Amino acid sequence: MSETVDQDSTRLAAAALDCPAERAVLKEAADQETVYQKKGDQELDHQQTVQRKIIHVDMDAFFASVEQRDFPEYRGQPLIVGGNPQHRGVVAACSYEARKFGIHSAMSSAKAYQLCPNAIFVKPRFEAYREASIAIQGIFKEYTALVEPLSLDEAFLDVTGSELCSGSATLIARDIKQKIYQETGLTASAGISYNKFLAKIASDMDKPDGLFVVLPSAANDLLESLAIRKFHGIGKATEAKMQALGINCGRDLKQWSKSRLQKHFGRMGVYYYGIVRGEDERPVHNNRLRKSIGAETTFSDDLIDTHEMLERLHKLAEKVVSIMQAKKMAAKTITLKVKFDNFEQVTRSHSELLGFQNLDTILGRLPQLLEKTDAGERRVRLLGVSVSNLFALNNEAVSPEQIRLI
Ligand code: DCP
Ligand code: MG
Repeated sequence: MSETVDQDSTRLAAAALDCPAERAVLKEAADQETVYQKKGDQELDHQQTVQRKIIHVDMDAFFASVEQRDFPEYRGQPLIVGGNPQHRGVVAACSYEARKFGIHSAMSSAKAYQLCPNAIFVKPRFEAYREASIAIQGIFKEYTALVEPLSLDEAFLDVTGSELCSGSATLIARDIKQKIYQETGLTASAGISYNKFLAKIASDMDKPDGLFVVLPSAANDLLESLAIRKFHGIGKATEAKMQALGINCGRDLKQWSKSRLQKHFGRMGVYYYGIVRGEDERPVHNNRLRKSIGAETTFSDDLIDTHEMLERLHKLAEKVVSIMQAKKMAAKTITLKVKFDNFEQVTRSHSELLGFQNLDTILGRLPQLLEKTDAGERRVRLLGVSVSNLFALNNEAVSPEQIRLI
């Protein structure tokens, strides 16, 4: 597979690349240049559909539940999986029995011990969690090819158009939960709605062992009464900033115009404006989609001047952007690759939550990324730019009212 992306004399090779070693590199000019795309075995264009049914599945107290499953003596007990309270450990997960004491993930284990001295503290067994994770991801794939895992214990599924369970997303979710329990002995909570944001909120509404549907007609009331910290994507710092501005729940947030939100929160303000209105067009994209697009150059003479490096990076970024735009894709992460004259290689990345598709965003970041390397002090043999966390741009607006979820 090859793809020509510019008119200059340099031949470009593009290869299906899950393994960089398989990359076809055409050596022609003095500088060797490679433009590559990582992709899976199939394009999934059909996700640009007009009716969506999204399920978000999240395991309950995941690490702690695996421990309680494997060690019956932990069942019914406040159990904490994480670091040692005597040292500077933190809580990775805690059972629902431990949560009654106010314990939660990311709290220091010492604090958790203070809150509940009788709690059982255990070290994580990652192999057991990975095994359970592989099992649940396998189950998801029995229901749809469009599965987007977010972490070991959660995933989005797009079941739009599925004929399983008479096409009911809610019945599919119930079926998935049952299957997870049968095969792993663990409970999961599922949220069902017409977009990712609402499905994620929904899976949290009825935990543990929950099943919660947000119908288009109910979304408005739910979002208006939702506390601001429950909005996925609003972290602690933003929550504090919003509270200082008098925004405590969705209803408060909704009073703000798009431009005013943008003024205070930049591009995220536009995102907040949309989500509080139940608008979220992000597609569910599985890992069979293209993983990254990149271009790199090995120089005939090593570079030492950072201005020259930035010029070369500019050209590489143009190539990457032209492919991205041709594929109607956007990316969330930009990565700079620098190989020094002794072949030591470093990468530096930056991510934008909302993604980008334009050249300026990449060019704006490259100087900072380059500064984070020894370029300028050491001789550089190769430079590369790549974008990853790709997603398809979907401009088709969907009317939530058209969608049947149950
Ligand atoms: N995890 C972690 N460190 C954190 C948060 C989570 O190591 N700060 C791990 C342990 C969790 C797992 O990831 O069991 C899943 O995270 P969740 O946020 O989904 O939390 P739980 O599954 O534990 O609980 P919940 O029932 O609220 O989903
Ligand atoms: Mg979980």
